[in-house]
Amino acid sequence: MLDKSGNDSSSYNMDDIKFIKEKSPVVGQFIEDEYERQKNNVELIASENYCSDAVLAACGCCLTWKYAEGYPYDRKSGNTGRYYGGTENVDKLEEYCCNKWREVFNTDYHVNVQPHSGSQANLAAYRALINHGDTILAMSLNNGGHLSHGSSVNFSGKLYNVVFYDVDENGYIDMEDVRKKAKSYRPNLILAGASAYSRIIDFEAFAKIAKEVGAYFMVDMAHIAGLIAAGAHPSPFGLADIVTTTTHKTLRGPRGGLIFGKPEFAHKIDSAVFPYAQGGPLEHIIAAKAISAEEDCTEEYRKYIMQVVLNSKAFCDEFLKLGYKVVTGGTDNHLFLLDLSDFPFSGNDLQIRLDQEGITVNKNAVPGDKRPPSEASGIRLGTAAMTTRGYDEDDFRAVAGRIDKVIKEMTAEYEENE
Ligand code: DSN
Repeated sequence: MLDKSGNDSSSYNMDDIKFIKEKSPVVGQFIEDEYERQKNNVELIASENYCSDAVLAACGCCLTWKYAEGYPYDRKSGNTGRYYGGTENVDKLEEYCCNKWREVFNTDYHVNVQPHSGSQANLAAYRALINHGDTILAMSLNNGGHLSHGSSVNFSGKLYNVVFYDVDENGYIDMEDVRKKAKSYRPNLILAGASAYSRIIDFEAFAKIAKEVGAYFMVDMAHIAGLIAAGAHPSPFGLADIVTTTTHKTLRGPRGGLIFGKPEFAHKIDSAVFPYAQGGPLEHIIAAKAISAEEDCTEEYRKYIMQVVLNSKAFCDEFLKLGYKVVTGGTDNHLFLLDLSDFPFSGNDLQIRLDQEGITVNKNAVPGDKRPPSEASGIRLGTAAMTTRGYDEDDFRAVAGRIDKVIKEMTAEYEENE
């Protein structure tokens, strides 16, 4: 695991890279360069994190050799439901992984651990609940939603009729608008979840509205799943019909997805993942998911998440103290959006300049953004990755100072050139 100065306490990464370099100098060099970048940079991309060495090792283990289309269980016969022989070990692994994830979220929901990503989990979740052409009410990408929540360039916007609810003038989800649009558009599915929203999402209020209009209620908790697991954000379990997530963000696992559903949707969820959306599951990733689920059940992980949230507040407060605008004026979770609408340069310009300074962020649209998404008027800042590397509140205040210095330099340069 990397510490805050970029020292690696395990020999795993270096030995692994050395071995790859011996076999493929070209690819090995790409990996080594990226490892160095990740070690030396301050990583503030809110969706990224550093997983444990055990998770990393499982991603590269012999399970990558195994095909196992199907499921470890067949509801009718009670036997294995795989289409290949030799699955006795991965069957046990996958069942164990499902049980562990139920433990993480303290739920009796059905769980499918096969989705390769969050987008594929969402593809399967929609398939399980609604038909093509049905209406989804969701948060738009511009306001902090996700590409797979109905963006016109994504499968979700092409296969479904998507209506978006708004945020209010302060950037908070406008629950009155959710109710109004739910009543007038009568969606088949209401979706809560975001990739750039810094406030608590009121799942109870969403569930109530869904019930009022007879819609299914789905939550994509990808960003805040770790906070939910640790009790730092209200849980959607018991309220939502289906809950999807990725495993690599605040959950600190391998790249991948999960789908949870009320028991009555178990069969529909499973057949929407395989054979509808995917073929063979990635059993090496399922092993890594199981290890991260074990890690996420520990007290150490709970403390880590509490520190992520404390760090986010301290980081955000420092920007507010320095006079910056933050969407919604603060944060309740692991991220926030710095609003650069009043600056002469875009989020993209700042992202590029911060890259040169060894600080990694991503440009992000802010509500009502006048710039195109490729430029954007904000940057998204998250604390999950650097908290894994041991950063505390003072470290994040210092990073805010570094970013402030860069912004001031850029502003002066733009003024000089006018
Ligand atoms: N693209 C991811 C993010 O950065 O939030 C979500 O999938």
